[in-house]
Amino acid sequence: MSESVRTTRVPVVERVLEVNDQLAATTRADLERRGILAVDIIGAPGSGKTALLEATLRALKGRRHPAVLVGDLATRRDGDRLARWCDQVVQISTGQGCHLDAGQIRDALMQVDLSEVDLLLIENVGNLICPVGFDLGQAAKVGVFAVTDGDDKAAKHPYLVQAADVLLLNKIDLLPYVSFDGPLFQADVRLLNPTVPILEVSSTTGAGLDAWLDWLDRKSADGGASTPIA
Ligand SMILES: Nc1nc2c(ncn2[C@@H]2O[C@H](COP(=O)(O)OP(=O)(O)OP(=O)(O)O)[C@@H](O)[C@H]2O)c(=O)[nH]1
Ligand SMILES: [Mg+2]
Ligand SMILES: [Zn+2]
Repeated sequence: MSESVRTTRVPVVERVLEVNDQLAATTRADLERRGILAVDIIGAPGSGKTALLEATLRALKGRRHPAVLVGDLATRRDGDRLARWCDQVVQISTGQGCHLDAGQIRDALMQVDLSEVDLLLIENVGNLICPVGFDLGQAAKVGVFAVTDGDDKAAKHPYLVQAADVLLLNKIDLLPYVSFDGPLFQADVRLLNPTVPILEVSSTTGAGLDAWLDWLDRKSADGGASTPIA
């Protein structure tokens, strides 16, 4: 990007991101000190983020101590769905905001008893674009794609693919009914990110979820080494 474009683009945006990054760094330090793995789950509206979390919470019952923060512009519906499986769920209403930011995460964490928690699952607002650029203090970013959204979505959303620590390809139970070129999707991902794991799952049937749960366990055991800020 040329220097002139840079300067016209951004003093205000850069300042917002700077403040955001400082707050996120404080959150990250707090969570790391407490040994809590925090993951930021990013995907398009309807790709199945809440369904994935429902299945995850169900599977982790009695094994881990999760808390969930979930962002939506409006309604408490996802929060209510998740509260059936987890007693520490905070719904964040973003109003017109199309992503979560680090300040909202810090405010929401005031409502969580972190002494009881070893895993923080954050469902970002359904959006493949700007959530990637806002550090929340997570240790890992999880990208969720769905076969029903088309096989071109990784190629069209390169920043998420590059920033993700793991990608989930959800709704594989629907593969017989949709036109989705799996090898093309995989090749597009590999061009952008040669090493990111791609886990094929169905949040509704449970297919492939063991690999995702193993990934969470391994990441927790690693101490949740932080992802660089996108
Ligand atoms: N067949 C099938 N349906 C799924 C799967 N995962 C989610 N769904 C359905 O897809 C729809 C959207 O799922 P949600 O979990 O609400 O999606 P979301 O990404 O949380 O959506 P937003 O929060 O609105 O961005 C629901 O009707 C789910 O039941 C899956 O693996 N297979
Ligand atoms: Mg949701
Ligand atoms: Zn946004």
